[in-house]
Amino acid sequence: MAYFTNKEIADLLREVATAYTLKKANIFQIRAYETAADAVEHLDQDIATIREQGQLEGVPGIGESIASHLDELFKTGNVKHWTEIKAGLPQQVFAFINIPGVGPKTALELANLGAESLEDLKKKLTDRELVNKGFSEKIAEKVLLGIQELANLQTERMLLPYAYNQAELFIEYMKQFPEVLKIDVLGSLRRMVSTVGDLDFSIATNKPEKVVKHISESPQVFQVINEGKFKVTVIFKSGIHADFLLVEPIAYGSLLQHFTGSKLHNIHLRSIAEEKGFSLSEYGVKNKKTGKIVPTKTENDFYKILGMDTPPPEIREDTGEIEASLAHKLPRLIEYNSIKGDLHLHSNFSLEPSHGPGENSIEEIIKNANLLEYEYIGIADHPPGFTTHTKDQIKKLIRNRTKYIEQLNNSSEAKRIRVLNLLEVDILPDGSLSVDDEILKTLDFAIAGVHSLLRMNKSEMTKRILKALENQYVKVLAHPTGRILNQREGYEVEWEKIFNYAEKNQKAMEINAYPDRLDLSDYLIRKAKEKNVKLVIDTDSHSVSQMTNIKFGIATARRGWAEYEDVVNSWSWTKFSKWFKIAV
Ligand code: DGT
Ligand code: CA
Ligand code: CA
Repeated sequence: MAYFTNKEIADLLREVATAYTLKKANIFQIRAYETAADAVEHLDQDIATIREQGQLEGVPGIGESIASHLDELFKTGNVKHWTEIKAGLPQQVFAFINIPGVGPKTALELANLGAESLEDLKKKLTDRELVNKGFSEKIAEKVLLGIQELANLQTERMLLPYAYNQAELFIEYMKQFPEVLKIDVLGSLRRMVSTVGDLDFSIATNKPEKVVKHISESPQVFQVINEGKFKVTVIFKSGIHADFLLVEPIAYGSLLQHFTGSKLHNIHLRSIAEEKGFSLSEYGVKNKKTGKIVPTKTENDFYKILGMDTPPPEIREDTGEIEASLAHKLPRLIEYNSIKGDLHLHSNFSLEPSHGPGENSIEEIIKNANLLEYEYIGIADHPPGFTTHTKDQIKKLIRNRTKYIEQLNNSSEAKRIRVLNLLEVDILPDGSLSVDDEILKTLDFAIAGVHSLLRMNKSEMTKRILKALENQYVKVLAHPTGRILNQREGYEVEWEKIFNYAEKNQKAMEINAYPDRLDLSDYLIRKAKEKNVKLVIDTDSHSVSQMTNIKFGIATARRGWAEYEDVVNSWSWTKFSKWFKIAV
């Protein structure tokens, strides 16, 4: 068995697309690989897990033949067919193709002229060696600029909260300008994907020239790299790329729809439109009989012409939302203001925790929770380390905190908010917990998570987690997959087994909203929901300023089609406490 990340697979698929192009294959073959590469890169779940569930073919954008090649790749580490297609092409071609503005043909020409690597290419272009060998001087200049741009390009996709905050800052700046009638963020950020490639903005205006000038003068903008009357591309000082699309107010809805994507959603939508005698673009809906384009002011108008309800942006991934919109059966997704309590909060209470104490006192957390209009919160500190403390010491420390929380609950100040006495305990390699039952039974309940020895074989990891969930005091599985975005994929688990167990035994799966976690992923949320597993959305905050991250957890839940009934901490205290069997 070989192991590949989504990014590695996307790169491999792009290499095949490039090779096909150079060998003048059929355009549909090339497109199939490009689409598959895009699809894999934008997946919010690792492809290895999807494959293990036998659902590669269910991924929109991956067809039967590519699915079988991917299967071979995972089994053998290699795909014979791909090797054959790439045979005879110098490897550096696949590096050159990443240079903005360089296509497959130019990449091959550069390799054939003797450029051996990006570094070498830069050198040979700068000292004119390639031009002297007959390479176009004009293109050489462009390639050099492209190499520069590639170096500036962020190699990693941004975490959602980072992209979100950068976009908010910019929108605030733009909104002060009177010619900006409307501004929205589009693309993956509007869909609230866990990682974002570049920012896309739409602006409604009657004075595009003025707005373009205002964009280029923004203190956030480092460089304008492309400027047209209705489209501008810039690089922010943070290195982020941003596209701006400008339009008159009358066609704003069409633009919004088009550039929100996803690409796969739009492709499917176009085929529906075709059947109904329409064609779609950012300018509106064109009636093919009359040839007339109807611009739409709002997105609702746009979808309405097609006989559809407007799917929330978070689910526009062509995973069933189009069918649901047509049938007027869209899910009623959990709302952004519906969370009634955050259960995974770390305080600075002197518990001598084994790792990661919080920065704020429980009182400060309560104060902030009041601002967020919560009805209840969970203080889920890590327990004292069991290797550094005796059992009696641990007992005493936890008893102190329990008493303290009891006092708070009885005091008038905390009256509005119920403070739950929780702990985030470690699931040890053998599935036992880092804290004894004797202590756990003094809590309202425990949140359990894997924090060590993450690389374990799949069935061992499944057993480990199941054993932890069997503990009657454990009611929530924290950050279930252990993934850290841009750093590590989650561990491998037989989710089917975990979800079945959770559903039967009233255990909730956490959607941890910590920026680099967003764990469960949207994909697994949907799987959990299908099995009627309950979810809780938590921030895992280590400081009160992080508590507003809850919206990214909600966004991920929405991407997983979660509704009110699925999310236990969107329920009122009465219903919530009943489900968790908390004594009131
Ligand atoms: P990202 O930026 O990689 O996180 O993902 P998106 O979805 O923001 O993709 P982006 O920025 O390339 O394009 C924004 C949206 O525009 C995309 O979701 C679909 C839509 N769109 C409209 N026309 C095109 C097109 O010709 N190509 C692509 N790739 N997207 C298009
Ligand atoms: Ca984008
Ligand atoms: Ca873009």
